[in-house]
Amino acid sequence: MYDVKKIREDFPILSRELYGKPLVYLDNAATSQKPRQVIDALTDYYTNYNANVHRGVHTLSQEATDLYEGARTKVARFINADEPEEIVWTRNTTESINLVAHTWAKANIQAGDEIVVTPMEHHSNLVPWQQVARESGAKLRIMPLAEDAGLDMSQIDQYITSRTKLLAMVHVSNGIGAVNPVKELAAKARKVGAAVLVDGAQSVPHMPVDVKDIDCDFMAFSGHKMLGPTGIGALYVKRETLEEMDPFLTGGEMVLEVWYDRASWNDLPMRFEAGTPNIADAVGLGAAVDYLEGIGMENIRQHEVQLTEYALDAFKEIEAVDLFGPLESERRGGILSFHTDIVHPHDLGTFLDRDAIAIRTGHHCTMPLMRSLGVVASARASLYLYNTEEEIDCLVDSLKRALRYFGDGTR
Ligand code: 7TS
Repeated sequence: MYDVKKIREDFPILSRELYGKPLVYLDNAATSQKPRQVIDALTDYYTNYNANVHRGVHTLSQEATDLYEGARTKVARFINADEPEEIVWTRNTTESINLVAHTWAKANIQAGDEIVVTPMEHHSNLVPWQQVARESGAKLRIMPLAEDAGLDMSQIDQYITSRTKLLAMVHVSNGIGAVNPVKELAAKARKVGAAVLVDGAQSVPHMPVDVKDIDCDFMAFSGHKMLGPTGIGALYVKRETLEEMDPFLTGGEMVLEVWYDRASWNDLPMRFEAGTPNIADAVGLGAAVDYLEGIGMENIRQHEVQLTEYALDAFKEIEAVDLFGPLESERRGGILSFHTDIVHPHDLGTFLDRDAIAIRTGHHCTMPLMRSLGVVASARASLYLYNTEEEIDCLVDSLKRALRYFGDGTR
């Protein structure tokens, strides 16, 4: 049985109080909280193993290397990659996508080619492609939104065509929570010979994700959104694609042999990891993966689906609020993004904060999407494995009071 009370006990920060009230943390799409197991893994690493990796014959360096490479193996298994060498460590999703834009895309995208993205991309999976298009002369094409703010699949074949060189798509939208049919879209891209990149920043932490099943070339995600530390992220690259790619950053670690006038490249994936890496945080991410696997990704997804359905029912009762994104649970992640004419999202966020409820307000780094929805900003509550129905009740209660307060001044 899913024991949310027991899970909460693993997260020290969840026992904090703000303004005399228990913290209700609903900003998980921005970053997740960390369980004791991850915090302890970081302390243990620095207390007992700290050394540089891949270079020492001394025991500490070998132990640090084993922990660091062990974390890579865990992350590879977590998304069902064939081998750990297909995981390149980065700082976050943003850096992972930029790595592809600066290496694979530079070598493979030319004038006349098309890069296709969804209308709900985070700026991290939009701006790099704008730059690639500008520099190469390729065209950036934006798929259309459906009425319910999901992806409009009816016109897909006009977007994914023989000119498509890359399909870059978000799996779960951080702006509105829509889950995109990435497997179906990847199959269409494959048929026309295009490469496929999936932004898994909001899917890998929340549901079982299988890169082989999706059949993508690239999957980008961030450790800090999946119970891991900040400053560590990953890029999955299919082996055959990775082997063709030129390095991104150059210097130490990524070379095999160096002469005054040239150098040869190290094995995969070190070829893409110049300089001393973020060893401790990679180890911390490994501990986060252990924790998530201990609970089970299917169980986490089910918990979030149930909570989301509970929240959707409660939101239906609030007339003054428009909730964005598809309503069916299989097409939605645990992200509740909403708008009301009664109060600006920032004022609402401040009001909720006084009730110790943390939500995010703004454009969520999806400005074009917000514009398409006819708003400049939304209020967003985003859920994770430790959230409860009682916390949704707090959110709804505080929201109703805010609407009364900003609406007619009563409390
Ligand atoms: N892609 C998606 C879908 C995201 O939600 C985010 C971060 C990123 C990329 C970038 O991740 P980073 O770790 O490189 O920053 N999303 C959010 C958010 O919704 N609120 O704060 C960060």
